[in-house]
Amino acid sequence: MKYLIIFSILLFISCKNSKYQDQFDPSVITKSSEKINVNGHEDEKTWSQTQWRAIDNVWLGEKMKQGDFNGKYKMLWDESYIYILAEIEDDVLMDIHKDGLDRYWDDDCLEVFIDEDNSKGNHQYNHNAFAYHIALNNKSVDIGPDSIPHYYNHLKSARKTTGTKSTWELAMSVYDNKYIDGGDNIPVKLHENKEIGFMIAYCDNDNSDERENFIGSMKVVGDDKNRGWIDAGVFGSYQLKK
Ligand SMILES: [Ca+2]
Ligand SMILES: [Ca+2]
Ligand SMILES: [Ca+2]
Ligand SMILES: [Ca+2]
Repeated sequence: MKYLIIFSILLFISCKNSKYQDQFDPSVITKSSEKINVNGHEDEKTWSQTQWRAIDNVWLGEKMKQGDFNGKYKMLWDESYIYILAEIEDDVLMDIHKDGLDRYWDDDCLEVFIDEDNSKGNHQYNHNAFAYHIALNNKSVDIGPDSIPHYYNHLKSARKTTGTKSTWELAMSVYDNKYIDGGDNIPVKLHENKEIGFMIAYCDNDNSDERENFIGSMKVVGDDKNRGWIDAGVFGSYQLKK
């Protein structure tokens, strides 16, 4: 009888744990339960209640050595923003191009991809989707419809670095495909059950002319894995939930 009771308790605990793990649906972004202060610190309770996701698909470059790169991220939303907290471990932070619009992908940068209506399809020289390269100075760049890189002020970004670990905290305004460069654009209001296309990546360069690795959150099939800056079809599909 004693063993039966112990067995029942263990069964109850294991069911409870697996139930907890099953509650995390990777296709769902949950709503922030408080106001986020974009300061590069995970100092909000709502972040501590949010699950980490991996940045672990090597899209470009050789197999990485231990300590070269590790990345993970979390996401939340409210009516105005998609929030991203990314924790990046990178052994050498490098920014060698003084002009932020020149070969920005060959400096260390975080890259955030957003397709407002999850329509998928080509976005290379249009605003069907955006691919923001966020530099170490927190400025973000994407290629415009004129096929030239521009700064886009769509993200509030803060980075805090201690040793080799950087925490990036972002609040991203979301614009639809009617966005006009230089125009009077209003970000979309986000709501429950809205679907978006999204992924995140890191360009890692430590000591080379060109970036050494490009590592992303999505598994991209086929030989050409550097598709995100052209094709929103490789983004992940997510739904905003309470
Ligand atoms: Ca914060
Ligand atoms: Ca590195
Ligand atoms: Ca779109
Ligand atoms: Ca680096």
